[in-house]
Amino acid sequence: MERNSHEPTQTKINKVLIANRGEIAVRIVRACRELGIRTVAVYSDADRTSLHTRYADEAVYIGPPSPRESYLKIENIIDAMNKTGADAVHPGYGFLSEREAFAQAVADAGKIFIGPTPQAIAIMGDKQRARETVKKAGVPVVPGTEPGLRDEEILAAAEREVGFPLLVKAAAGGGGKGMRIVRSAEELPEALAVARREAEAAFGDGSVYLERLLEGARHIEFQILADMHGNTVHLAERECSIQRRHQKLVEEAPSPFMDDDLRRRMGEMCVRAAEAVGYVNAGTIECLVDKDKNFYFLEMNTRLQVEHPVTEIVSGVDLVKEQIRIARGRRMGPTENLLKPQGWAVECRINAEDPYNDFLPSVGTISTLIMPTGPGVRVDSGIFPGAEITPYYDNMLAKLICWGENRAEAMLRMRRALEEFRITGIKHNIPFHQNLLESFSFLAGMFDTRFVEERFSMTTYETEPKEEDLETAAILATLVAHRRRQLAGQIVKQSARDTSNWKWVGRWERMHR
Ligand code: MV4
Repeated sequence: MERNSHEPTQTKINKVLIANRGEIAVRIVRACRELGIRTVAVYSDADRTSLHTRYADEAVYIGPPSPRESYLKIENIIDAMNKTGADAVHPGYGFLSEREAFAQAVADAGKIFIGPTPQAIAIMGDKQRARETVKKAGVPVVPGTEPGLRDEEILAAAEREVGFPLLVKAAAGGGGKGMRIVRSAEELPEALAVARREAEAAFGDGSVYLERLLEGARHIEFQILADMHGNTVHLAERECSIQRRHQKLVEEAPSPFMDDDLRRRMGEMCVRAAEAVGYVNAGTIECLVDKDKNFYFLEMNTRLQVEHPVTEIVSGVDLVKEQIRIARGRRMGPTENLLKPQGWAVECRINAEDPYNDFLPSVGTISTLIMPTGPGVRVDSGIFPGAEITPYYDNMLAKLICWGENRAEAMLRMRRALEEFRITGIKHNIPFHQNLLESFSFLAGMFDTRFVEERFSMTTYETEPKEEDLETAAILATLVAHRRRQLAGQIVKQSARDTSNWKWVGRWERMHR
């Protein structure tokens, strides 16, 4: 595809409407404030007193709590822009952020969409079309099926080219939605039929494709920035393997799995994938990396991501400001790929959910709130004492981001910040994060996407490496052997949690000598 499908024209942006709510709406208002741009919030009945509603310069009511009747209603957003004279809209993440029809409606109204073109959103939104497009540009993809095959052809390709086990994926899915594992040829016809029906019901599009299942791979994503002047760069990677049911819980930058050469090669691949659709603005390429460091393009998210702050910290780039700058037709700040992240950043998503009860969502009123501060700590949140947590929207309360000179310092600082955090009135997952930060495997960087669901427990502390890690962690071999001798088989009970960080400090110092 052509690189500059639209002419770079310098456009004034004096007022931005934020078509979102919660912490990300507040985050975007902050960037606008610093740039001297006026802001318009939109709010539903459930958000009359929310932080974003009060923090923006103006606020427009857009309907009932149900997202379908407010935050997802394109006409309501466009009306609010016209009424307030906003010349641009930032969609945040979720809601309308990856809807081609919204980006198009904004353009049709003569306004600026702070994000990619409707065309780029459309191509990347069809996960199979995205695969084909980047593959043609020389980007490695997991072996899978081509578009437009009949069922007999799909079955034949499964045996010949894809192999088992495989995944049936919905073209209109993404983010793990509409995915199912098939372990043998016998199961495939039935699985295909079910997947089609489910995709049709969920997305109004029954197209599905097959991909070989890569088991035990890591989920690593690259931050992309591209301007209208033909510059496309990456700002290195984020490690996102700590997730549960496709909900990320912890992200970090860089990835403990990365090395300079792999970053250079993966980064090049990701820039090429973005260029293949003439991508402009901020985007994220999701990749799988197997234990032998083979990497594959999975999909591209054409929006700002929840976990963008960890990249901001190690790159020194304010991604929201860059998005606005790019949307104005200016050259973006970063001109080179970030080949060397500065220090380390980790983010814990603080959610209103009970980690002791299968992560059951919790609703209610926040009665007390003490947020951590101090050196190396950032909290992005939309909550305050008295805030109501309703069942209408996602249950993320805050993002706690800590940084350090190295991974060890970032992690120990996170332990400190989690201890400072106090939220009462609702259940939250801070105990999950505290438990995770006691896990030997997590602290040693030995984990993949199965970690939380298959190997993590809220009732025991894993202070000793698991047998299967011993092969994969050559770098830790000496340390591991030492620990095994020390702790043979011992599991520390919750009540006996050791709050001293000295053992970890010493261990990391030995490792990095
Ligand atoms: C995969 C995969 C293994 N093999 N594709 C889940 C999110 C969506 N972006 C794609 N996902 C996966 N695709 C192949 N061919 C494993 C996953 C996957 C996963 C990916 C990233 C983070 C967490 C995950 C958890 C389970 C499965």
